[in-house]
Amino acid sequence: MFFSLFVANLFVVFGVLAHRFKKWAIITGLTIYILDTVLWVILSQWLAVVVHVIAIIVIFGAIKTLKQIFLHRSNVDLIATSFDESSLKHTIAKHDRILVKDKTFEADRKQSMNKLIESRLKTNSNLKNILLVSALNLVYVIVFFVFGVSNLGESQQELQSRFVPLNASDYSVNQIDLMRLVFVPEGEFIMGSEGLDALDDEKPEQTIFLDSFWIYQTPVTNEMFEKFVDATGYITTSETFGESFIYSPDGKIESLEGASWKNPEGLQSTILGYDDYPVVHISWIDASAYCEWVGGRLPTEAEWEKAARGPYGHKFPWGDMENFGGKANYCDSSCEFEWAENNFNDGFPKTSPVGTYTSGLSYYGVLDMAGNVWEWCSDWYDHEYYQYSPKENPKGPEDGDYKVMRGGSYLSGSAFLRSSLRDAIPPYASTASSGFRCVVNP
Ligand SMILES: [Ca+2]
Ligand SMILES: [Ca+2]
Repeated sequence: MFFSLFVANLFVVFGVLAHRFKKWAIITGLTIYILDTVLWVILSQWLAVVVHVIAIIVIFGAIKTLKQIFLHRSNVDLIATSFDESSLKHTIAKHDRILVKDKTFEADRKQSMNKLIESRLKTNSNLKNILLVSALNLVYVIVFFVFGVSNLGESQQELQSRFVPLNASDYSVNQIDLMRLVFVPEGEFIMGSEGLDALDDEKPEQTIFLDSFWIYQTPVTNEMFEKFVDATGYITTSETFGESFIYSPDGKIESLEGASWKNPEGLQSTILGYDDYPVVHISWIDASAYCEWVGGRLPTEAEWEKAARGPYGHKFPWGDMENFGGKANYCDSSCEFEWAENNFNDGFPKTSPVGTYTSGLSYYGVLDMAGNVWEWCSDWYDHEYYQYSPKENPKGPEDGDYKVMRGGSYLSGSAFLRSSLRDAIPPYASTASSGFRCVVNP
């Protein structure tokens, strides 16, 4: 939609330029439009908007046009305007010098009148064009500001319409925990980021090939994990340690005695009524055990990132929009932490039922990739891994001290929700926001 509006704009601009301005204006205008597009695609949408506004002013010679209108008004009584000959005659009779399009005509009444009428008609049609283009551009800029879209013509709706409703062949169901599985076809995708907000460990941005895989549509829920525990008698690391980690509102991480997947806020708390919420206080060891139980494994870091952002390097599961409202559960105005973002209330101060934010659907139809709970990946973490990682099916370094976590949580500010952002904690550690999903062949 935005791209087509942009092209439409360009045509109208040409229409106006063709009989109005000089070569330099066309060259300047085009250069700015190209710069605008480049910024739009690779850098910041805000910069693009600023450049676009400058382009509007330069291309349409807004200042020049206003000046002309003003001069017309002061020299030729335009209150009488219109093309009413008698009023023009009257006007001309009152002025010895008439300024039309920057040219001064001696007041040879009859001759000037004809020229004036001719020129007024032309100015009027130019004005109409300029108003039309300005209106189009205004719409363009407003839509840009409201939706913050920089997908080069790929709106949220268009992104989703390719996948919703999903084809039956793109879905399957795991028969052990009944989780819905989403298919991610083999092929290349853009991994990592070199954007202005990218951290060092996300660099370099590179093209990675992955074999196809099936991934859970949402994180594993309390209900599912309970079935696993009932079936296997599994005891999680936090239960073994008798504690797990939570964040205090001032951002400090601290141990909470008795906290575990079934007592998320300490021994007095329960998960009763929270069946479809993501299970938390899960260590990498616990998550791996669960995925093994369902016949699968944790996703690799590369698989997780591809499932989250799609093949084209989008910043977030839903595209590049920085407007989070209703697309993810993050640290919003209902969140009690210092870094809460108070411009939106997503309705959940802590975790939310999995799949709540359907408009946060990813390219491949995966949910909850941004926010809600951090998700374990199978890889060990290495800050410099991308500098030597294989270009096909990377599986992480041979060993390390930390395992990768992805996607941010209900505790994260929006900056932590980017799909290429990497985090890591020790494999035996668990927190109030550590959850997971599996990769399983159906
Ligand atoms: Ca929230
Ligand atoms: Ca998540």
